[in-house]
Amino acid sequence: MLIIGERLNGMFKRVKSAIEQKNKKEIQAVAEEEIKAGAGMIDINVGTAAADQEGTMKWLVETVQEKFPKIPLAIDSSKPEVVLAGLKVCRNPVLINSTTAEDAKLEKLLGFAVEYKADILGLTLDENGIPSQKDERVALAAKILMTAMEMGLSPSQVYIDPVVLPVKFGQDQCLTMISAIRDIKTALNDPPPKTAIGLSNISNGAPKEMRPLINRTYLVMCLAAGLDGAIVDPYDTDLVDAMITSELLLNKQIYSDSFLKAYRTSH
Ligand code: THG
Repeated sequence: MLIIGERLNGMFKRVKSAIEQKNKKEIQAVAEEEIKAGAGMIDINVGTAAADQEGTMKWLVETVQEKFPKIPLAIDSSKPEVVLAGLKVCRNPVLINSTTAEDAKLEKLLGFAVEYKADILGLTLDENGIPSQKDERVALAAKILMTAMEMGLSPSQVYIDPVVLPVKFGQDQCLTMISAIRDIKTALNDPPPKTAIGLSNISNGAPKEMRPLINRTYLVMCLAAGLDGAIVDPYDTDLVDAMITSELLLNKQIYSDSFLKAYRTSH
């Protein structure tokens, strides 16, 4: 599974103050820690800290790729102009995070993906919000994939995020999202698109000490349904261990008595 590190986000104090002080070393240290912990992609989100979101995104992308010229970057913003500011300077492999299934936004961001040879993540929501039914989520995934293919992207460049909602506020949705992942991987297209989620959303609002348990249990369930990637806290070693063990049990990694170590050595 692709681990997309979530720590380079302006909502964290450490990143927020590094942005304010234009402290490149600190930003590069966060990226380095995420990569060492197993991240195969770094999510970059300016958060709400900066007044100049476009300038901040540009600076963050330049700062990370200066030290890590090969690590794939996920440019994370709901604002197309902030995404574009990141894409313009990004030379690393890149994922647009994200578009929705709304017509105008979808066309605009798919246009960016074509122009900048980027992968793109589509959220299964549109002007009516996030559907509560599995079939409606899958229909929005189909719309995103079909439009992407019409514009010349391959299914392997498209990630679908079925939008994880907190268990505390909509318990029935946990299974709905898992069913959506399974359908998207098996009933949409061959080859299928990829799937990815923002995992920590599942435990939003739950007591702090319970969140890691909820996160890693849900990750294991999603992996069994075919999940390809997740935006997670890679510093959570129990979470990464659970992910590696899932890959073993799903027959994606050859068994050895030291399978955790073997995975970490090879990634
Ligand atoms: N899907 C996609 N992209 C996303 C999300 C998603 N990007 C943003 C978000 N969701 C994923 N990133 C994070 C980053 C950090 C945290 C959660 C999700 C997190 N927040 C702490 C909390 O909620 O308690 C607050 C941290 C702090 O303020 O110190 O851990 O779903 N495609």
